[in-house]
Amino acid sequence: MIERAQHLAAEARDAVHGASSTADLEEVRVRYLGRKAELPQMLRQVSQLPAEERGGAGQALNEARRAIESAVAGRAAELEEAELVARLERDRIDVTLPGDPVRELGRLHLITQTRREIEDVFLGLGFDVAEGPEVDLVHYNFDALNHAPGHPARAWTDTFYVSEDVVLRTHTSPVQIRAMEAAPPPLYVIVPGRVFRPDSDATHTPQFHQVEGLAVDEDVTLADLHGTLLAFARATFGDEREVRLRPHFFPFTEPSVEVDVSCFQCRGTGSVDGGRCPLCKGERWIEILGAGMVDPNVFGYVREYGYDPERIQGFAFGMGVERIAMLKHEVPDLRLFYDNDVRFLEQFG
Ligand code: 2NM
Repeated sequence: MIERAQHLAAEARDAVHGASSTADLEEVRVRYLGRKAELPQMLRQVSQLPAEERGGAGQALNEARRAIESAVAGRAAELEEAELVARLERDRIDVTLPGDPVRELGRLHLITQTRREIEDVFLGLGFDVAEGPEVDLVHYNFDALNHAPGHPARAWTDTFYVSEDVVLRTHTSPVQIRAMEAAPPPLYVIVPGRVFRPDSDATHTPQFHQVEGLAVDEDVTLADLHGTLLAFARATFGDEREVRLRPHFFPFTEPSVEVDVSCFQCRGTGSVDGGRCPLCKGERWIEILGAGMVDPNVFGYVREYGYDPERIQGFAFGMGVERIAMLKHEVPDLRLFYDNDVRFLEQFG
């Protein structure tokens, strides 16, 4: 019986090593260790042997069984590893292949393209880009921006209130207050982002996008504002453009201005082919944004962060991304940006 056990163990080891797949190996395991296999049957008969033979036979049979089990386990690990490697090799997919049929690439939304173009101009002028919360405190959205307690923009008809002291930001200016709290002057920053006002008609959507800018330093003047916006207007609408500043009013700037670019359809002449220019309506100028010198009261709210209105000045400006995109690409209706009809979207980029 002992010799037979050793013989079976040797035979099984050869069979195990000859197995070329996990399925194959399982057959070998069943053949030598399965319920009806010879070795297990012999093990069951050990108890019927004469007492003096039981110990030796039991030990030899168990050794043979353990040797086969360990050979099977070792071979199983080898085969599983090899089969995994083979499967990975076979199933390898090149996700960079174009597909069949080849699908047309998508494109960035025109608002995203326009925002990035605006950002690129100001990055080139040395401004950083900052972002901040779309839901903000009334303190940042109005108080710190010099809006008087009864200012009409604060009314619930003009602002989405989340609670008495929390709003959906109506402009990105609150992020500029946060930028000043985060770093002392000099500060050159633009703030692109989504803003919210409860208007809805052909020229207003309750959600739109702004890029605002803020430059704070010693000796910053309205001439610097003019030069900065001239560079922006030329980069965006063409090298021949001029800009003009008209007096206006904003709560957070004094003086405040509205900024026009010379019409890029009639080249500032007011007429095209003998008729009135359809873009500027003969006005020769097109309004593109609002701006001004930051009111000292605004710096008063961030004085402890290094913004002493006696020592520094700043200019600020704000533009609507939708408006810039509409002018530049002759988009006739603001709502086209949000319908997301691909026949509109695919015309750009
Ligand atoms: C505009 C027009 C004029 C503006 C002011 C500020 C701040 F934070 F410095 F006070 N940020 N943006 C500003 C000034 C925005 O948008 C039409």
